[in-house]
Amino acid sequence: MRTFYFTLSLFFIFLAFAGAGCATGPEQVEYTIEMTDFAFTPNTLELKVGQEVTLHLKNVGALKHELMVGREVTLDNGVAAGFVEDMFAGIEPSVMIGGEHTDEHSASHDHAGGQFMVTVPENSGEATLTFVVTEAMVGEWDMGCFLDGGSHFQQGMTGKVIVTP
Ligand SMILES: [Cu+2]
Repeated sequence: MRTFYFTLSLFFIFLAFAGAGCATGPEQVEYTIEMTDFAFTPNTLELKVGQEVTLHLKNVGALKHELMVGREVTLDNGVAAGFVEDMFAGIEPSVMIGGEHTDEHSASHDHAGGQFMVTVPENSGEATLTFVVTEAMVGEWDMGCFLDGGSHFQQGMTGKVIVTP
């Protein structure tokens, strides 16, 4: 009987440790990026593999803006329209727009060949996106807003995302 209680208590100690392990989870980081006509501020993000990133996008401009992250700009009739490579390829970040969960971002991206993007309404519109940084993201990426026929991008609405292992 004594052995039984000893084993039982070991089991509970194990559970306590396992529980603590789960509670730790991935490192969580939060950043706020302000969108204006025509810039991202800050315009550089440094992320690490394994981090759970929450990005708050605040559009304080008078125009609607979007965020895409990728490499190599695609041209559509000579204007910048998106990226060839998508940093979010293969993952589906969770997106909240104005405090509500939405899938709208995935329905409005045909000009960029299926690239993930988030569009944020003008005049204090807000969007929050959450994702876990993967190995496949290691390297340097560009941020961009390609609205109004690529003119935001051309006017400097760009930035960098640097992902380290
Ligand atoms: Cu824009």
